[in-house]
Amino acid sequence: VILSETLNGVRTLTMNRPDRLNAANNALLLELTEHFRQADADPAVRVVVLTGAGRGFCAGQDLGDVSGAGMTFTEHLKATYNPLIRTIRGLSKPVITAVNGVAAGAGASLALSGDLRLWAQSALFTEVFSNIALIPDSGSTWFLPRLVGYSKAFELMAFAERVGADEGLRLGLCEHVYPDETFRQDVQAYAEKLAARPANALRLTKEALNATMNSSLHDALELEAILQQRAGDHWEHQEGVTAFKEKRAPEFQKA
Ligand code: LHQ
Repeated sequence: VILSETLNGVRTLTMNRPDRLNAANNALLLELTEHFRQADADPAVRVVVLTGAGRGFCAGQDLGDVSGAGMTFTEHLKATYNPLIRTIRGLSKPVITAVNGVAAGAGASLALSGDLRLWAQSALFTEVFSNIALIPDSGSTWFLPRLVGYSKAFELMAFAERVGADEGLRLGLCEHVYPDETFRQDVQAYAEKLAARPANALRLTKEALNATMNSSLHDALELEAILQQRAGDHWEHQEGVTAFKEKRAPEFQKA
């Protein structure tokens, strides 16, 4: 159910259940996780692209095949979706999610899980979970508010709104939108440019970024308190306050 090909340092993994809009069953999720792990270990791979076959990216959980082996939802998530999302985010190489069509439910979470997100013009993003009275899973509650803010995230989740490419770009759900006709070539060209960047530096950059993303409110407040002192001790702060009191523009460009 996963197609894999490598070209010029770019490994493209394609979810391949097109008649189901690549809805995820256990086989797809476990295979995909294994493919990501292999890509991470393979020195020939510098960038990984995740995309879907046919007109869909991924329609989320296959509703005809929920929790295959009699697992509870909790067990199911912990055994399949959660390791996949952790593997993608923890990969030592950049991951591009190339959203070629509809990304719904856990498919929307997958679309968000990439380090970089490229959408085709006909991409459609929907946190569809509330339509079946579930909560967003597979990382959506973590990814989405960080991209669009708490309230917009809640609105998209509460109404299962469908976000097209233009709005997705405006909201910051993707970095670029490309025409459907040239999407695969455009994604490959972008991925090859990324593959030419310094791999070790990008690995460390990912590590650093992920650490800040993971910091708690408590840690963020502690750090703010330290950095605010450095800002406050600087002459710029004094100049700003003085200028405010003197009702003039501050001059920050002194020697
Ligand atoms: C599907 C699916 C699908 C099966 C389209 N399954 N066949 C985690 C753990 C535990 C429990 C549950 O959930 C989770 C995580 C989740 O992801 S929950 C969310 C599950 N996903 C959904 O609820 C999405 C359901 N699908 C839709 O809302 C629509 O199909 C979307 C918006 C994705 C696309 O709409 P259209 O472009 O109008 O396509 P369509 O509805 O006509 O679908 C095409 C075919 O794909 C159709 O089959 P058919 O035999 O009639 O051609 C659909 O039944 C099938 N399909 N999604 N998730």
